[in-house]
Amino acid sequence: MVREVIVACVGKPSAGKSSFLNAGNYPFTTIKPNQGVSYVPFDCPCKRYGKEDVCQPRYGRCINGKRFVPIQMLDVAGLVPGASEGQGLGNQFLDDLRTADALIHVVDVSGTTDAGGKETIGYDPINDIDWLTGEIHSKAFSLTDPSSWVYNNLHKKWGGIVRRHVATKSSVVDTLQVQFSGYGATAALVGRMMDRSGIKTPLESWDDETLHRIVDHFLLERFPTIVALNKIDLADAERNITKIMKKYDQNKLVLTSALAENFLRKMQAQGYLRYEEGTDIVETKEDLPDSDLKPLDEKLKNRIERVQDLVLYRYGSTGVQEVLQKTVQILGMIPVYPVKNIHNFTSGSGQNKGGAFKDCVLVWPGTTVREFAKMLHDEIDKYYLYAETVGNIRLAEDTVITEDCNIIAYRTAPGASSTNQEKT
Ligand SMILES: Nc1nc2c(ncn2[C@@H]2O[C@H](COP(=O)(O)OP(=O)(O)OP(=O)(O)O)[C@@H](O)[C@H]2O)c(=O)[nH]1
Ligand SMILES: [Mg+2]
Repeated sequence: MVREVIVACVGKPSAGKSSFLNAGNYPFTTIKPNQGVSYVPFDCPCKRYGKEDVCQPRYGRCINGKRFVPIQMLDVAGLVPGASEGQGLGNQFLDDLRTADALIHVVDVSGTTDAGGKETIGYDPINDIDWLTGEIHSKAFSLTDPSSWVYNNLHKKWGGIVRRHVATKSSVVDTLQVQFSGYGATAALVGRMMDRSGIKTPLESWDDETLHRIVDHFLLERFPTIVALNKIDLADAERNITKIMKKYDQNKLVLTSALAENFLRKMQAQGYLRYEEGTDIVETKEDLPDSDLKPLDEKLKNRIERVQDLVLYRYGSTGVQEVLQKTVQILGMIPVYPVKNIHNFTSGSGQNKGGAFKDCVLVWPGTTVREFAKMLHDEIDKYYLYAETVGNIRLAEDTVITEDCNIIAYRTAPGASSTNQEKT
């Protein structure tokens, strides 16, 4: 529950993974060479409560009621088809994958790079979309490949697993959860996977085909994936997009141009334009003559116009923020705003005073009010009195946090050292 969410960018070489991460990465912070932070936009409650002027995020930022909340991102080394048959890269890929909660599959939709990431023309990106799922399944979960995760842990031991399952009269979920726990499966996840699979036959009668189906459903639950169809600014993209849109679930596809996003942000940082991220709004000195924006020379002006024509006006935005939003959505993460003062939404006394909605924490679906207290601070848990939300409405300890009650103030008993004793 306490664990922070990690999203991994995967895809073949030169698909645009690193560009995509840089684009979502403002201000830039790198934790490890392949690990960084991106910022996901949410509607900040400061807008609803007229507190935009005093909204003061401790991390990330809030612009006109759009709150950018940090999430951990992994840049997974480009995987070349077949390369994972040798050890090296494939194992690194699996290690990275193991820590990820969701995947962003960056696909070069322009067809200008081949399966290995080399320059070409007319390559069909549908190959890449199918390939990645196949790659994860066959390399990580193959029931016949001795180097895969599941082969070692499931297939080989299956006889023993079945005997124990029958002897201990365990539930299917319990038995499978033990087997899948090494891949980060909780009982809830295994429960969802069984519901999704529709498999009702008793575990002791499952054959290889059933096991394959189980693994398929496990993958879908374990690695929710959003596909970023990247490089939409290039010529052949449009044709491929139409084809792909017909074939796959559109809710999991987002059109992106990481290059355009990086360009616009760079131009903004250098003072040439104002760019409202996630939208098609770009303003230059021509639009805002009284501003302190720098004037554009002909070359820059043309480049900006091209980005507008090829990306912003055609598709509505560069798509980079939408990918992050969708990824957080499929995970069901909920932004929670812990405050000390439920009336002015500040974090209480001392030098921290003043700013509203300082903290925003993304929690997993199903997190209760009391569990969140424990996540915030041991002291709040230890000296817990009660929790309340806007309007001094008390929240029971076992209330599951939703977006309707995500501004929470905790009251603690005297004895808690520094924490929430403020009277309201
Ligand atoms: N036209 C265009 N080019 C892009 C876009 N995104 C990335 N690129 C270019 O594609 C090339 C590869 O981008 P990277 O971000 O390095 O790709 P990667 O997936 O990280 O590649 P590896 O690290 O080799 O696996 C670079 O030259 C980028 O500038 C885009 O949206 N449009
Ligand atoms: Mg890269």
